[in-house]
Amino acid sequence: MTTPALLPLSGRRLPPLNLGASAFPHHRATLRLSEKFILLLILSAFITLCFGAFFFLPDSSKHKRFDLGLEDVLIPHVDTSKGGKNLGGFLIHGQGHDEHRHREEEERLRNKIRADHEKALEEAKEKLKKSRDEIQAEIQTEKNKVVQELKKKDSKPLPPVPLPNLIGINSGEPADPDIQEKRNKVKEMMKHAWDNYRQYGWGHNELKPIARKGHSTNIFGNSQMGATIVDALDTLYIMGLHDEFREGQEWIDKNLDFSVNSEVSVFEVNIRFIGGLLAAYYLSGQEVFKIKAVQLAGKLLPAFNTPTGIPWAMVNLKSGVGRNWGWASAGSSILAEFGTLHMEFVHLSYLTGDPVYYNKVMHIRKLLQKMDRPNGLYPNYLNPRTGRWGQHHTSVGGLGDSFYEYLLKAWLMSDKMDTEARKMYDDAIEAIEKHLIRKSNGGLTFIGEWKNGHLERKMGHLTCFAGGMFALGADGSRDDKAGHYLQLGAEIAHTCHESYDRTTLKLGPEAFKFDGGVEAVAVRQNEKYYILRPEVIETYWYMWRFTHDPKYRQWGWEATQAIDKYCRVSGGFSGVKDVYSSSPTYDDVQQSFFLAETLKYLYLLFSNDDLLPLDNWVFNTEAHPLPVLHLANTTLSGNPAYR
Ligand code: DMJ
Repeated sequence: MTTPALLPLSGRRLPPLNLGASAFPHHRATLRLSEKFILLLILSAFITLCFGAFFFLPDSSKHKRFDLGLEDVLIPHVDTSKGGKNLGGFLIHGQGHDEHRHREEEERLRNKIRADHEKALEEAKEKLKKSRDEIQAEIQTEKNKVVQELKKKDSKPLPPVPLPNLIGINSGEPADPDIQEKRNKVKEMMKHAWDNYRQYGWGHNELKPIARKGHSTNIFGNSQMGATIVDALDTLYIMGLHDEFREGQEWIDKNLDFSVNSEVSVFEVNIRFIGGLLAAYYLSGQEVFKIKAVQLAGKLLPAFNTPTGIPWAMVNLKSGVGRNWGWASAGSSILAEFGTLHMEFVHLSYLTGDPVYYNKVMHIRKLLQKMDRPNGLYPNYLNPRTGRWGQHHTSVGGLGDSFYEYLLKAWLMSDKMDTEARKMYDDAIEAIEKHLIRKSNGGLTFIGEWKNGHLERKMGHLTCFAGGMFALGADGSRDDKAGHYLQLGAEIAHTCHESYDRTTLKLGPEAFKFDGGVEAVAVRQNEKYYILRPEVIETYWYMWRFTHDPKYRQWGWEATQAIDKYCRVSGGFSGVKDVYSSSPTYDDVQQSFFLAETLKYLYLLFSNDDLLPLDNWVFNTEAHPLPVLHLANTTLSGNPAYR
């Protein structure tokens, strides 16, 4: 059976092997030790250099003084009466009486250099007498000083911008007592997830609810960045859990630090951290979230330093060095990763007035627009060095999904001004419908995966988000096919519901097939798990908003009950390894997206539509609501749609 460490972790992508620092427990200690030697090495190199300079000092009796430009600067003396020339405030000396003074001056200089060297040697000797721990403590103190300095510099207030219309952040109370009760149940589940994380995993990225301790994966690098806190903030806010929200804010204010030697996923950090911080800022108006989002975005920018401007999948937050996942085809970056930055980056430019973020994502778009697409489909892999596609695999699930989502949402978020994005979305969806969407023998509509000219009749849990996307994009669709796309959304919602309904636990598997008499059922053992993912519930919620068909609330309630029954443990919520087994085992991970997305979509499903109305808010792929920007009066370079 697949171990939890190898499960697809989150993100719409394949699981990277866990080669992060956690796989090498001695890594950090080794680094610290080597820092000591690097320090000593630098020190001795410096001393050698200075001694070298000292012995090679020119003999002043044979050379004129201006051989050492530095000395002229050292003697800003103006004495034109002795035949010297005053050039721009510094004196070029003549001969005779002055030469004696020059020799004295040089002697003084030599003595000073000698004294400095002796002092440096003494200090080095002192250092060597110190214990390893003392040296480490000194290095740490120096580091802390630098971090504090950087913090002071980075925390400057940003220029104020007019806030967009923030409608519907405190509403949504349903009148129907039955729906009210369901909504309260979801809120109680959020409390349970948060309180246990608070108690056992605070500051860690995620929680192990059975072991009752912190958990992390390599997408977050090797530091404790409190991913669950940042991801959960806006859900806490809309549920009215204000004390918990404040606790989270305080932790972020005091502890969330991005000056860490840690290699993170650009995509995951963008959707969870930047998206989460921006949403928390818009909902609460607290500056700290905006400042942190901008600091973090600055750390991601070096990832774009590739020959094509297509960012690396990972970047080291400290060094800015980027690279791609080892498992990706031919060193490629992933479509769903570099194609899922647009919403957050446009907001960053809006809030800072700095077009750098906007330009980065528009550059990606322009590059993609120019490329040939096999059958009109976007392959999942693109090499950031050559600008060429990798393997011709296309997916609306893992590796591809949120790229399409962000084309549509870029258009919606721009108040429908960004027609270029809408056109790219329409073109892509037409090709997907033609090549990837089929009906099974039993009449279920599914979205398969395209692999080198062949359709794999398998659909992932991740792909189920597409039902909601089709419904969201129905209005404004090409040739006015709104009815068609709403219907397509309903069919996908139905298929995904079937994938839940055909299991023992009434929870959906990671992937299910439509082949050889199998319909919406997982076949391989390593595809039978459920890790608290949101996509099916996300689609129920969009379908509910657009149709108000009560079956979507009913299906959402079925899922709520199943999660509460089979995933709830006393220390939080856990994923399960086999949804077809009546005695499931746990994977012991409470994913941060469970609080950010799954519980938020359920809460919205049992709320009135005036909570975060879709005319005013667009949800990023991690369910963080960002306001629609009426950019007509805002100047951003690049796209005429924004001018
Ligand atoms: C979330 O992190 C986001 O929804 C992402 O786009 C895809 N996968 C996970 C949840 O399954």
